[in-house]
Amino acid sequence: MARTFPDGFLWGSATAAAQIEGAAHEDGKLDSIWDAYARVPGAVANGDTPERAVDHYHRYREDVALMRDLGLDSYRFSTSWARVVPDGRTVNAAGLDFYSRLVDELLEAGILPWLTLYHWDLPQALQEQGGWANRDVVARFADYAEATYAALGDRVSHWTTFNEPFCSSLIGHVGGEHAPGLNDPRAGLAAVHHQHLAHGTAVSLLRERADASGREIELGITLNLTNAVPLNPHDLADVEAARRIDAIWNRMYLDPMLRGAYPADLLDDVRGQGLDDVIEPGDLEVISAPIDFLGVNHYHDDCVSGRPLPADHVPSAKPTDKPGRSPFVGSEYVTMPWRGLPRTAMDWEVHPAGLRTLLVRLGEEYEHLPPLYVTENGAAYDDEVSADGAVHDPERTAYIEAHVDAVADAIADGADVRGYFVWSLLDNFEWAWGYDKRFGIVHVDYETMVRTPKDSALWYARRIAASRPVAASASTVGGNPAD
Ligand code: PNW
Repeated sequence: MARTFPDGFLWGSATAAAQIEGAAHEDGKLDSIWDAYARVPGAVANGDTPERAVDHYHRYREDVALMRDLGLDSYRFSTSWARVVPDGRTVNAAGLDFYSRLVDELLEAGILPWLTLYHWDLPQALQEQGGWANRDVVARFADYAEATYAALGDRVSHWTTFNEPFCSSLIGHVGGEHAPGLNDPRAGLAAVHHQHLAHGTAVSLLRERADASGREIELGITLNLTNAVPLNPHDLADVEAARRIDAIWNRMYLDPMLRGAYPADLLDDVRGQGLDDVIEPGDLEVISAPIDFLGVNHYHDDCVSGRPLPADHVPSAKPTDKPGRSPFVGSEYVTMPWRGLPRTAMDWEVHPAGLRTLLVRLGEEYEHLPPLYVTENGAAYDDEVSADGAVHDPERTAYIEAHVDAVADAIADGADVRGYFVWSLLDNFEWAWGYDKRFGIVHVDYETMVRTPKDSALWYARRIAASRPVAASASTVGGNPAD
């Protein structure tokens, strides 16, 4: 029996501007840090770039029609800062107009637009002025948020400030695998704090604007959270390593926002690396502005150890597997061994129970936790279009089904989860992996740009239909939801 979900549970799918839009230099858009970084030899697999991506900029109508056919309640997308404010200071009306047309198309299809302001594509012009390491970026972000809200706030009710600040701060500035590709712990920790500040500043600003015009608005942030699991729970070195990863990956983000303070143990772990230097009086009050929801992105747990990797360790896509490039400031020695679970094409382990644990734990640990949405979850596998024209991806379907079930189990355990967004609607530009890793429930032929819903998309459509109390029996989309 398929598990049931509360009435009003939101079913969606997610994408990000730089990963799908293409049109990287059209209608006034200038380089984002990902356009620039992708041109650095060796930065992105196969020398791939976001220049064309999956051409969503020109095909958004077709893509919205796909979403409608799948029965999505909501679509989580991001606006590109480098399209809206290409030079970091001057608003580009043509850029905003694209998002305005996209939002209209979504509303016409009965799909709730769920907008993210920052999914990693800082204007390169601002990077050249120090980017996230320069406190001035906070004011620039507020201006960008305000311009976007002024253009779309009459039609978009759900606003997310940042997607996964952990990745764009520490993987981008310390691990170096994401733009801007630095290996500079001080810049990384400054980026963390300035993104926090930009988040809090934008939340207060948009709240003020919405209140002034009497609009209902939901404001939040999306974090990528993990369960840091000690390899050997009886080995104190592994337990300590897990505490450190939990501090720098989860609590460094959650605590300032939900408790108004950085965790004391985290401050000790990164002592002397510059975080204290960028915190100014009053910052934590700004950062802890109340939010209406917390988005949780979760793909896998992380098994951690305080000891060197075993000789037979198979390297994975984990940030710690590049020697000398750990993003974990102050805890660079921590390793992430493989516990023998099955893995996806990203080499990320498959362990759906982890999502249930994580969602339940958040409610137990944070007194002022707002409602949760799983804003990303999904899997990359090596898909191919088969002779019958279909894309058979049973592993992805099994992955999504097991995680959807884990969300239902978490709700049954008392977690307040209001929605689930599968990553991703379309195969797309998977950052440093280029077009090598396919996360879509819809296949994209990168030559012809033809979209083909994979079996997992058809399954997801049936699962959504079956979860609707009234539509369940009436729906004819695809028969038995438990297929
Ligand atoms: C997320 N990790 O990135 C992003 O929000 C998406 O844009 C991306 O395409 C998707 O997940 C799949 O990668 C992540 O190291 C990057 O654990 C790195 C990690 C997790 C998520």
